Amino acid sequence: MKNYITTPIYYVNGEAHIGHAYTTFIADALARHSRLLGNETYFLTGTDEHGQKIEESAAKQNKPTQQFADEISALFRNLWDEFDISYDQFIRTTDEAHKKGVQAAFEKMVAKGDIYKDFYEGNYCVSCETFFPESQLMDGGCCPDCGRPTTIVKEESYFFRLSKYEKPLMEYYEAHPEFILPKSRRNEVMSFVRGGLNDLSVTRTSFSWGVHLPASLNEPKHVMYVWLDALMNYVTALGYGNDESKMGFWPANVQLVGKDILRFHAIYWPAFLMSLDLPLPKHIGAHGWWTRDGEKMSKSKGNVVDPREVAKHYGVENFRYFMMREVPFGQDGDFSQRALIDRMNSDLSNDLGNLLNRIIGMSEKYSDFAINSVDVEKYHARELNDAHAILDSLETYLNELQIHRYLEELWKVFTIGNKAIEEHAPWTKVKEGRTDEALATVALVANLLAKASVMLHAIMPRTTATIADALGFAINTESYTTLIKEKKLLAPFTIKKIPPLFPRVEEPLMAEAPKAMIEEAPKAPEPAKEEKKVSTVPTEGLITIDQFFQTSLKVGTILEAQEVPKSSKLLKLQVDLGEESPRQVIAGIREYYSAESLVGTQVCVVANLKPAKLMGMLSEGMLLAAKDAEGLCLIRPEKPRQSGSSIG
Ligand code: ME8
Repeated sequence: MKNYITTPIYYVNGEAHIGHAYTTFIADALARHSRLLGNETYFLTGTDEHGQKIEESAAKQNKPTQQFADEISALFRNLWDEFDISYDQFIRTTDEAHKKGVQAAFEKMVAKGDIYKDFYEGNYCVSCETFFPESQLMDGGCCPDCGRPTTIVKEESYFFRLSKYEKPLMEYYEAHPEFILPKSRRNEVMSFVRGGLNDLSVTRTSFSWGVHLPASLNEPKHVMYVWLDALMNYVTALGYGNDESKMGFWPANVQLVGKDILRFHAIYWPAFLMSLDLPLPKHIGAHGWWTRDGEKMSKSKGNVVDPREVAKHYGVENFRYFMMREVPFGQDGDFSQRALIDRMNSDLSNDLGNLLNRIIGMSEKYSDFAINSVDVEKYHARELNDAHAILDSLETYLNELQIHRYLEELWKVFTIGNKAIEEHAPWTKVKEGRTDEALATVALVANLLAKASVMLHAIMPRTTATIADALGFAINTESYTTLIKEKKLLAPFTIKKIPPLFPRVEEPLMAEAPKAMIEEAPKAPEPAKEEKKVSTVPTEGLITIDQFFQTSLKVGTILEAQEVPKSSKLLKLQVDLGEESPRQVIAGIREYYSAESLVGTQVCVVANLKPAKLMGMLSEGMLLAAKDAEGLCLIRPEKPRQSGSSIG
């Protein structure tokens, strides 16, 4: 069987974070398991490098766009290599073959009558590379997805007849209830389509960093809309529009995406494929969103979890296990060191690691490390049957992308092993001279560990390879067949005495996300009301307008920002308040904002506070911020104002 698995291609406007790592880990696990089963497997990942957002990010760094894309794309690829991600191809949308493939697809859509030329005017969010109808915009014309301001774009554009595919899409969703996973997300997509699909603008003339239209159209001004370009990667990687060499892998079995980009993959992408007369993927799997310590991660808050850091401190495979076990696929999850440590200590160290240590210890004492399965069926048929029943049920969970459930069930095999040791207490049997029975229990556990390791291999490839090596076998399609499919037992072997694989972790190993020092913004008092309406403002503690103006509030521009050494909370800022020299402000906001994200931005400053010393440093002002359960955000002028402008 051919099995094609894809991740989204990641934007090269920033480095990888744990959201990217999560999708990639799942895809890698699916690909590894598929290979273990003996399927012909092709696993694709890569980078999405075109569009205005990338062009602007490169310009900000004063770099040629291609060089900028090369650098960030390499960071992704290196990270996946460090993490042992078993991709078969790493595609880049700046690859010549990809560009040719996209042009071929465009030509085919034109020939099909699915593309026409018109004008587009709308609110465009550069960050999301998406147009939004007026009705969906938030206050102030901001993007409903990321909250950034949108801009009005009017330009000549080619359109894709998405509206034509409304009915075929609905019919497809109806006929293929397993197309969108988890199934709970299917309704969301269906009601969106039911609400009506507008034709999609698929070219731009306002920037040039993109795939050009096919020469046959003679439209040098136009470049492709980045989502058309990006989505096509899934087939251009297989040679679409070029040599078609690997098109046998199409349709994909599983295309993994985050829930935020499900619409593109469950609506636009299938419509494009229908236009190209290509079959649709079997499953689009949409995973949830990761937060950190309960808060949304963002660069501006400075609380993005760096996957490399986590892997460095906790080990990449423990990290992989945690992410896939902790959160039901499709639901949002929270990353915290505590949760990771708890999983490592309880599941990996207590359940799995201990089991291995115990049989190494017992076989050393009772049989000079020799393990023989000869009597396992005789004394432990029940345990073996129970374990086989669990192992047989596992693949369904994987096919439905319920990886957390897969692992939860798999862990029951270790529970059977640990229980068998407690119940049969081999040490007592040895004392009673029933050594055969004692050794049968040890061999039972060795077999359970071996079988479970085969099924855990896709999630923790290196660790399970080490366990298998200690148990005298190698994990591959052959051992999968004998140990899992044919339910055979291990041939006699000598167990290797290896050091414990999962030492317990007591304290967090990475620097914790610091807590903010500014707890709450000073509250502006309600203005006195003249109408008849009775004020509901508490009468105690009110101040007059004059008292309010005793506080000098000013707009400041942050010129410099640095982390304060030895403090996890503080940032040292140089803030221009329109005075002769900038003020130094020490602010407890490092948990929420990285130093570099603040430079050049504006803030509101309490300008007439008595200077104070924090960690020995002078602080000459205080920033206004608001905090709630979602975290802290700085209060900023809606539009840029001159430094020093007074607020009130
Ligand atoms: O969207 N938790 O690229 P991207 C979980 N180039 N997943 C997260 C996440 C989080 N906090 N933040 C982001 C793109 N992701 C396009 C894709 S495919 C033809 C084009 C996930 O780099 C997000 O949901 O912004 C998405 O699946 C992936 O990271 C890529 O995001």
